[in-house]
Amino acid sequence: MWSKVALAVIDFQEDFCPPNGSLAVNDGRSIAPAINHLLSLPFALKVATRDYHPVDHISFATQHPGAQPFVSQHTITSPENKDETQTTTLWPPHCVQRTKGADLIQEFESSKVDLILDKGQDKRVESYSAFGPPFRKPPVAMSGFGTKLKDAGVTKLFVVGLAFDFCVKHTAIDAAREGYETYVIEDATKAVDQSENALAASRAEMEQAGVKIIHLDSDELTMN
Ligand code: VGL
Ligand code: ZN
Repeated sequence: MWSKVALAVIDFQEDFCPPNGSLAVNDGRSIAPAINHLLSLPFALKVATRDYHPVDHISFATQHPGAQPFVSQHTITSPENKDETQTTTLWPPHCVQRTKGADLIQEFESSKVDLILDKGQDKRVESYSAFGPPFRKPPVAMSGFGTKLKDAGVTKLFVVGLAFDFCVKHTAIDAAREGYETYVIEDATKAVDQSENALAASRAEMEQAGVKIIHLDSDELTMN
């Protein structure tokens, strides 16, 4: 057992996968074998997250007259602090609570995770990170992910799933900032924007925050 090491499988849900997902990431489903392989490794804690929105979530373009999904930006202010804001992309409705689109995909062996955590339930705020929305002064709508890692004595975290450039990236950056030794296993993720420029920008942003980008064949995953 890797006693202080956790795996987080981010948002491996129908709405982020072809053929029917409302916010399908190209080839999103194709990382299932990689992720199932990782689930067979002796992590002390394996967590899956779900993006889990109410129908009227602030990130849905349909909530903003004239807005276009994937294109329009919206600035969200912390409900608890007018000086904290986040400007972010608007999306098609996705991962709506109690709909098929919110289900973890069948191919993902989710019975092998210790814990499934939901995020994004508060309609007023966006939460790409598994820890919670970016508003921290004071914290708003935190998911409990950080508490679970702490309680398990975890110091090192591997992050995989969907999408590389949104929820995986923000989870990894938050984890590194919280002091975890943080790895993203890039070939167990897929991005919304798969252009080389966008991928490079996401990698750079994560590396800047101290995240290490690795691949499935890395020595880090043999840990001998
Ligand atoms: C995500 C866009 C909107 C993600 C969630 O899981 O990366 N992306 N909501
Ligand atoms: Zn979402």
